[in-house]
Amino acid sequence: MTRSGERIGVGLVGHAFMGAVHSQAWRTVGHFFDVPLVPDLAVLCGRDAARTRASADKYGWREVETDWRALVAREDIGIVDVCTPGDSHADIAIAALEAGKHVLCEKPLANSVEEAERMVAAAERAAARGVKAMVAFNYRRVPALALARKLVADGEIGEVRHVRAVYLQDWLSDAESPMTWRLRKETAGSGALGDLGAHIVDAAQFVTGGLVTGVSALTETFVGERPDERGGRDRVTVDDAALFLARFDNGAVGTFEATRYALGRKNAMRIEVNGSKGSLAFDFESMNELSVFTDAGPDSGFRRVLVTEPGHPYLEGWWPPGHLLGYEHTFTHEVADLLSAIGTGVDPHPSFADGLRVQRVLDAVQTSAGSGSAWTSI
Ligand code: SOE
Repeated sequence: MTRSGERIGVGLVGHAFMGAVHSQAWRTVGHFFDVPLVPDLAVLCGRDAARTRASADKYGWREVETDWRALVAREDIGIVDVCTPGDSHADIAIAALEAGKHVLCEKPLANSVEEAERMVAAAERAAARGVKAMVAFNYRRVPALALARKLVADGEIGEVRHVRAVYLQDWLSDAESPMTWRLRKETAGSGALGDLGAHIVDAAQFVTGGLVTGVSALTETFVGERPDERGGRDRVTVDDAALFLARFDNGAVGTFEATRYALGRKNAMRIEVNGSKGSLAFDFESMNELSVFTDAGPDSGFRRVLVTEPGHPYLEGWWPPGHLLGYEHTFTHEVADLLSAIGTGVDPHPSFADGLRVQRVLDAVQTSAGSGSAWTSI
């Protein structure tokens, strides 16, 4: 890839956790990756002018807007990055695509299948004009998971039989921890399912190359109401945990679990894949490692591969072997891939269509859970 030095204006909507992490990615990518377009951190958008200005100063954005419609209309913006709660993804992303802006949209793509379908239709219309759209499943950009996908695709573990994926956090274990938008169906769409389950569905499909075709699920809400922002109490309207069995189109079977009540587990996004010739295992809390089992001899066992060699995915941009990467780097890789796709004209992954496929799985999980775990095809 050659760097043309051409700049592209970025407008980021949202400045909480995801906004901060995306800011870091846009700020660093041009310094570590040979990208064909250099991002210009032009505009940060948020509803509260003073808070948005403070975030812009902290994270390195030049200007602020308080209305995303004004952002989307600006001539100096080439990419719109959507880091808002799910209830505004469809409106912002569709308007941006229609205005000819490339779009990066946080996960899950939308709060419903219907919204995600409209977003895919807008992305298809925009693609005909060379405009790119990508959904931000950042764990695809963990070098160890990108390596796992390559090993599966190269046939190193044979035919995939089992997928075992969990995403465990514990930040809701305290029943008195306050309400957030993440606990309201109207803003988040679903709870642990959409927030965490979406990641492991995407990761499972990414690593194995298979698609989930049906599920049997249950969901649970352990704490029904919590202190709200006004000193009262408010009802939690999403799931706290979601568990499901799944079948894949390649014959594999899978189990998935997403929860925010796994005390002691901070960000344990884990996936194990067992094939006819070997197995792979990954845990985000040790994200620089991939456990690989490919030799069934008498003294065999899982090998711990430290995924920090220059030949490993994404490592060319970073430090010498053994000098570890972290959470933020996955977002730098994500924007590097998007900038390359824009610069070279290829379609980025995961596409909005990939996001819709995940959305259909989430929807099937809710349908199944609502009907006593009945098998629900996708
Ligand atoms: C909160 O549970 C959260 O920030 C998710 O929304 C992110 O997608 C995940 O990467 C980390 O945890």
